Amino acid sequence: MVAMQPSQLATLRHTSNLRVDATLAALFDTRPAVAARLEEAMRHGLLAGGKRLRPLLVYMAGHALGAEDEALDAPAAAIELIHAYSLIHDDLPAMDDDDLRRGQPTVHKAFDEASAILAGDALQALAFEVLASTDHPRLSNLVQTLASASGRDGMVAGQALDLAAVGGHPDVDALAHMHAHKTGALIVAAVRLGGLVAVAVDDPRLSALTRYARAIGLAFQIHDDILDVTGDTVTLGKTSGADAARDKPTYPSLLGLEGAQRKAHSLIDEAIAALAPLGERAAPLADLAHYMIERDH
Ligand code: GRG
Repeated sequence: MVAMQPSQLATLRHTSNLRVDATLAALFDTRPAVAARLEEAMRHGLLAGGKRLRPLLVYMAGHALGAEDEALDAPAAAIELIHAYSLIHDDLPAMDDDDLRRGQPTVHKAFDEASAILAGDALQALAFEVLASTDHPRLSNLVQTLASASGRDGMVAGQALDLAAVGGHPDVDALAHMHAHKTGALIVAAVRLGGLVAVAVDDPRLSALTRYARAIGLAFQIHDDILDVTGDTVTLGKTSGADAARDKPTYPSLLGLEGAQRKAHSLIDEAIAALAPLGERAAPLADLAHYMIERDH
């Protein structure tokens, strides 16, 4: 597969961010607010920064299988809405208790805890409203993909496993299992949503995309753990965000820094190998896989 120029990846990211930010802003700008404080808390958690990685995966996976941007806008917005809700709730005192997110006060700090809980709840519901408002022929597959990745079989289950692991001593397999749910499930869902816009649920190219996404999802998390060790906490936008500081197991704590870096690189190789059945159209996904473990925040 021929690699893209770095500037091409930057252009794709820019276009994807513009599209998803326009879709998200329109959700608020095109209809009057019912509850002003809730509205402000939702906007704060959703619109103030963020890499918009999951929408980019929706667009790239969709493009790799021939989908058009217009059909990808709703799934891209929906996955970012779920992600934003999860971060707002993850930052709450009952969870990770963080004061800063993306270099700004977390929603419960900028507003209050009740507003943060409600903003997360409303963003989650809005995700399904946005997705369900499309008339895609595989709409039920799309909704099911987002729901199962978000809830008791996916992200929320992963968060529960993570909370249960505090102070414990899980091994690498248990850590991978937790991350596959907590962060991996939404990354897999992003790629599958993009793919499902273009092809049927039993298309083998969707299975190839899923293998790709599982590998980059874990690599993303390992790199996040590595950044907690090597990165500047201000760059990370957290106050005391390092999991290790909270007695949570991490890849560097279990494998050592170099072991964690080796593991992340081998997962990226695995992800790129999984793209083989998709041919040249998957080149941007291969480049994004590299970015996953090269990003500095
Ligand atoms: C509270 C139900 C519930 C779930 C929370 C995903 C999650 C589950 C918590 C996030 C905790 C965390 C900081 C994990 C590290 C990896 C990660 C998901 C980072 C945040 O995602 P990015 O880097 O964030 O894509 P931006 O700000 O760029 O959108």
